[in-house]
Amino acid sequence: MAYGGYEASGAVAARRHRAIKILLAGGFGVGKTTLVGAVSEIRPLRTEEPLTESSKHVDSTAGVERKTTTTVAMDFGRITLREDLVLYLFGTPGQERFWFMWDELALGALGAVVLADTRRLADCFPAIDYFERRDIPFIVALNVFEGSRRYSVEEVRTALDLDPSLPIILCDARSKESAKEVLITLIEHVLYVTDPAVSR
Ligand SMILES: Nc1nc2c(ncn2[C@@H]2O[C@H](COP(=O)(O)OP(=O)(O)OP(=O)(O)O)[C@@H](O)[C@H]2O)c(=O)[nH]1
Ligand SMILES: [Mg+2]
Repeated sequence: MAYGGYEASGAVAARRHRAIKILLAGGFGVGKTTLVGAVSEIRPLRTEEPLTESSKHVDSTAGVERKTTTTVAMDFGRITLREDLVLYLFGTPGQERFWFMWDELALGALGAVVLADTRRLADCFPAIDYFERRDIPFIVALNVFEGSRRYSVEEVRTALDLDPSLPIILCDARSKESAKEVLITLIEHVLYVTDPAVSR
């Protein structure tokens, strides 16, 4: 029956087209909104609000002095990795007072990227802790700001007390190619943790 045939092919098409939800977390001002903007193929949804004089006492802009806004709800972007593989990227707000949003954003997430700035490495502890506790696979991406001291991946691994199998990579949140590389590393890691027989 043609009608049935149409339905069947629709179901096959739905199975073939996979949508994956990825979270992007990390401390205040590490470059989450920048990364989503660099990699998204649609104009990213942003929820930026100006940083006020009074909030500057709470949110340290050390190292990102030119930062004038902060994310209050989330960033949202879309990336087609392959014809049949679409990735939805949700950037979480970095400031502690908006962390109540994370549980909603984390629902159904396949994995997460913890973005870190080596000048303020401790700021990514809460994100690491969050994903570890919930068994959500994650990788760490170090957003390299010019002029910041370079640390080796192994120094960062030791400082963050991370397992040797957990990928830590350097990135430039402003570069589309670099951001894509981060996402591909995460997908590979997710495949690896789901089935360690899959080589990286
Ligand atoms: N030099 C340099 N600046 C960057 C880089 N990534 C981000 N920035 C700048 O750093 C500032 C912070 O970036 P955002 O993308 O707003 O950071 P965020 O993590 O979304 O911040 P919150 O949502 O407020 O937590 C902005 O002024 C960016 O232009 C980078 O790789 N190098
Ligand atoms: Mg932001």
